[in-house]
Amino acid sequence: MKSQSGNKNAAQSFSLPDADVILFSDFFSLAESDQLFATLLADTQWGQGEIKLYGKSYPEPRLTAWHGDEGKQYSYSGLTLHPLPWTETLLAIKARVDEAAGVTFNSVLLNLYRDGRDSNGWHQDNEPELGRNPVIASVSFGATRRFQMRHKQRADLPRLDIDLEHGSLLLMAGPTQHFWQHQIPKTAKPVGQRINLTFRVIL
Ligand SMILES: O=C(O)CCC(=O)C(=O)O
Ligand SMILES: [Mn+2]
Repeated sequence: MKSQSGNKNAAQSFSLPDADVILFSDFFSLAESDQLFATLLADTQWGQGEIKLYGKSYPEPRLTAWHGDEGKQYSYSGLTLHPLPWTETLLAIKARVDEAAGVTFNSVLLNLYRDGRDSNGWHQDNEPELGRNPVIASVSFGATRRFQMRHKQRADLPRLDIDLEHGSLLLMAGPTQHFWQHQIPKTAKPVGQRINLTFRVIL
C-alpha cells in the first residue's frame, strides 16, 4: 500500500558498475499521482509513431507525445519529433523533478502503455543531442510495469529488474546510457494503462 503523503526522501540507489541509478518509489503522493495520471491520460495528444528497423517501418508498440522548449528537436529510431509546448501539468511535474535531479530539463517524452502488449524494446538513451552523460528522469503513473536493465558488455552481470510504481521517479545519470540498455517488456499478466514521462536535456 502506498503512503498517502509521499516521501521524497526515501531514495534507493542500485550499486551497479558503470551506472548511476536512483529510485524514489514514492516521489508523488497517491492523491497527486491519481490526479496527474487522469489529467495526462485525458489531455495528452497521444500518437503512434513509426520506427524504422533495418529499413522497414513499424508502428511503435505504445503511444507517445513529446513536449519541450520551442526549437528543440529530437530524433530516435528514424523519427524526428518537434515538441508540443509545455502544459501547466507538465510544468508542475517538471518543477518537482528538476529540483530532485538538480537539472533544468527542457523536454519530456511521454509514453502510454495501453496494456501488457505495449512495450519499449532494449535501447539506451544515447542520441547525440543528449550529450555525453545525460541525466534522464523517468516518472511513472498508473499500472506498475517492470523496467529491466542489462550491461552491454559484461555478460557476467545479472539483469536488474525494477518495478516502477505509480508516482515513482527513477534517475539515470553518469555513464549509465553508455554501458547499460533498458526496456519495458511485454507482459501476459493483465495490467492496466501506464504513463511514463522521461525528462531530458536536449543540447
Ligand atoms: O517506460 C519506461 O519506463 C521507459 C521509457 C523509456 O525508456 C524511454 O522513453 O526512453
Ligand atoms: Mn529509454
